[in-house]
Amino acid sequence: MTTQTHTNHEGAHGDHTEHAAHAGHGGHTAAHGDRTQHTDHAAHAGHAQPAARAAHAGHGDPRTDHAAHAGHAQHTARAAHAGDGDRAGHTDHAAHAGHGDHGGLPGGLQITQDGYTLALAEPIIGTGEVDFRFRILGPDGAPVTRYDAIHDRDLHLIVARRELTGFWHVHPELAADGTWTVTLNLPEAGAYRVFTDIAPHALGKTITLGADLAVAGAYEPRSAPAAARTAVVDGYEVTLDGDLVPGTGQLLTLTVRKDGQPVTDLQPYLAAYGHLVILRAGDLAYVHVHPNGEPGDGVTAPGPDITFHTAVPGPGTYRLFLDFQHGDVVRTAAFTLSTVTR
Ligand SMILES: [Cu+2]
Repeated sequence: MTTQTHTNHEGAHGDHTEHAAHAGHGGHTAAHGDRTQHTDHAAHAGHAQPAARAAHAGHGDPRTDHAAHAGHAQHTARAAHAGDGDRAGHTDHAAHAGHGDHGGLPGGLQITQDGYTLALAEPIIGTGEVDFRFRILGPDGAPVTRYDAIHDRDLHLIVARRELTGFWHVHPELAADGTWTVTLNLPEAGAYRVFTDIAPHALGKTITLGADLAVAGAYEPRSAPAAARTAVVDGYEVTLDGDLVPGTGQLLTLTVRKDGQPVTDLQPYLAAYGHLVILRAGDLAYVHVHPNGEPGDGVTAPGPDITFHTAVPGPGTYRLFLDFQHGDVVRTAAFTLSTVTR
């Protein structure tokens, strides 16, 4: 059994935000108990810029090819990597920057894509505990009920404040009629964005749909958190090494310490030692990446370092949210980083 506490890391508004937000997630928490099995990393969301996709054909440049795979084939893609001896420790996990076929747009910017539409039951909700409901409508307009799992789940719901000062990653339940439901407990009024990572079975690939969500009430807009390479959450200090360079895949290393000591027994969370969601300030372009190497592959250590090959869809300032699990608790460390040019 795993509990999930997503913690906010913006000193000024403190970690009350996400702690409060998860208080009501009993069903979600229970649902996390069984996620030990490895699944189709290749199917996860995240979308690269065209330059990275172009690199896919050659596999030659280790900087970019991870970012380049349009890994929609799930296990097939993983199998194809087994023989790539020249990149030990690199699996296609890092490949999620590479879903190639939405015309070059980053993920999460569209409410409808490839014929699939994210339909919120209520695009305006209140603060506090709310049963948040939505459906994914298929090309025929009917709710989708068949999905291929992505990292042990048929759907991942990410909720973020537009100012990037809050982040939640939860797993709704699917009813037979195609309605997804999850208890949200957003503590403050404001402008939010929701993202769904899904692979509708009939579509055969992963897409990320995004929709605006308003939480009613008075609120004061805040600036995005200042740039920082260190995040502290629940006594864990996580540092971020590496740069974001538009147009090329880059290696990011996140290092987890607790009480000054490296953490070397991270636990798999949704089949990886870390999940990194990257959102661009200003439009919330969405990238979801997974580490190089996976639990149980014989070469990937369970910390303190978690490495990601990451491609961002252009210049800008990004907020990076790392979910990691230790001591049976999932925590989120968040960083702000602007791109650099080389
Ligand atoms: Cu998820």
